[in-house]
Amino acid sequence: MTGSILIADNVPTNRIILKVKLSSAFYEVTQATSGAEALARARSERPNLVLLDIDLGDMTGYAACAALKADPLTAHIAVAIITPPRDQEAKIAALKAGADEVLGKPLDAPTLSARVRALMRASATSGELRRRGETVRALGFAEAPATFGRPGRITLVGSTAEEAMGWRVGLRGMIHDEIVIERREKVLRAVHDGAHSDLYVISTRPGTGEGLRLISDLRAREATRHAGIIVVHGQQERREALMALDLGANDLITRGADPEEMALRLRTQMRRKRDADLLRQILDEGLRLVSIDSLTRLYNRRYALAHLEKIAEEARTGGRHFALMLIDIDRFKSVNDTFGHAVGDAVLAEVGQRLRDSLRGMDLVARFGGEEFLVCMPMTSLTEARAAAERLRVTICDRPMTIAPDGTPVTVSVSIGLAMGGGPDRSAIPDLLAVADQALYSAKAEGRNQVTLGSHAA
Ligand code: GH3
Ligand code: MG
Repeated sequence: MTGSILIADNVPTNRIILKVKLSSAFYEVTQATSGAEALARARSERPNLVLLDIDLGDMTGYAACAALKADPLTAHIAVAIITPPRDQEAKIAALKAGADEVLGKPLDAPTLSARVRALMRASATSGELRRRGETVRALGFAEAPATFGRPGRITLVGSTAEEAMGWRVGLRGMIHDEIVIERREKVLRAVHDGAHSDLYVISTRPGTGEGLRLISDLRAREATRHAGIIVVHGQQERREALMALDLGANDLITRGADPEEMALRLRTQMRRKRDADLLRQILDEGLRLVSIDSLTRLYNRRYALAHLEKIAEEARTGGRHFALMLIDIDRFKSVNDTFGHAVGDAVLAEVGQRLRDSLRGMDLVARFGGEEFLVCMPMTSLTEARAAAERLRVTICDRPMTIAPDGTPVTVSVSIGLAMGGGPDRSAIPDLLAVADQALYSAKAEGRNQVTLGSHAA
């Protein structure tokens, strides 16, 4: 994965050394020689990651970080602050300024590249979500749902019960999310039972690989795929810790670190998790709105066409047949003319409802055009398809709809064009639709309120 990194440091040699270390991994690297330049470049270049020294000449790295995080244009960019060796105060100050990561000097190459990879991955995910969210919003489909006030949930997994208890005591008063302690071997069972958390703090046990396995397991489960994972490791387990980052951990803490550091890192990860959850929610809502017809609550044409391709593909690989029907209301124009457009709308909704009620869950029902519906039934033989089409025809015309304001019953019928796909027939979806359409035309010509099976032109 490539990505862009902005390095800000007022000492030229520091910049050069970092640039050399990072360029070998094919990142695109740009430089800023002051805090002001870093802020300006971050706004104009929108890099994936900004690396800030704590001394930028005109301001501290903390101030620059806080400014980046306060600006909506740059708030989503990952920021790492580079601190002097073993400087706990600097580390806390960096985390308080909102840094996503703190890198203590000296920066050895493996640590730097593992950390940068993890930050890049986080930035790529949030960047992609952000882009899609912006598209959905630009289409005018969804307003951001109100930020939910529910507290988050954090699971602590110590290598011993005492370790996790110690963390909980240390975090008291600094974290307002729900905190639960879980034994390592119980974590996945709890997830399976529906009790999953936003964040997991996991202690690695030297030489066992158990912490690492749990990270992979959590990443593989739907419910915890997007959870934040923070790994607590011993001073000596550096290699294991870096591997944890590559397996998908979001952050690392050295065992015995200041509880305030843990609290700050948890807060950063919780913020990241919630931003991403919110964006995903907007996307889901946007997707629903672009694929559902608002009058009938059925899928729309755009969704149906995409879905048909999937059904055809599955039928090809599985060697099964599927049925395709185009269903058109007969003389619908006269419904509008007699009862008005609003009643026409209600008839459309009722027809959609009746079709849906007479089909299986796996069948697709969509509003394909004005008063035309599409039904696709996977894994269906010709005999079954004929019977289903006949059932659909009858369910529409056998009882009137009482929707006119004066109570006048409205009865409508439909004509159905049926085409079969799959099996030895390799016809593409547009060809099958043309066959169904031709059959529908014949059904209309022969008097309406009937099902006609289409045949491929020889
Ligand atoms: P046929 O039996 O040949 O299908 O006759 P028809 O009257 O149903 O067909 P035609 O294509 O002549 O007219 C379809 C009518 O459907 C015209 C259009 O105004 C109406 N229509 C299309 N979409 C809607 C809608 O969303 N609401 C309402 N109320 N009417 C619609
Ligand atoms: Mg019609």
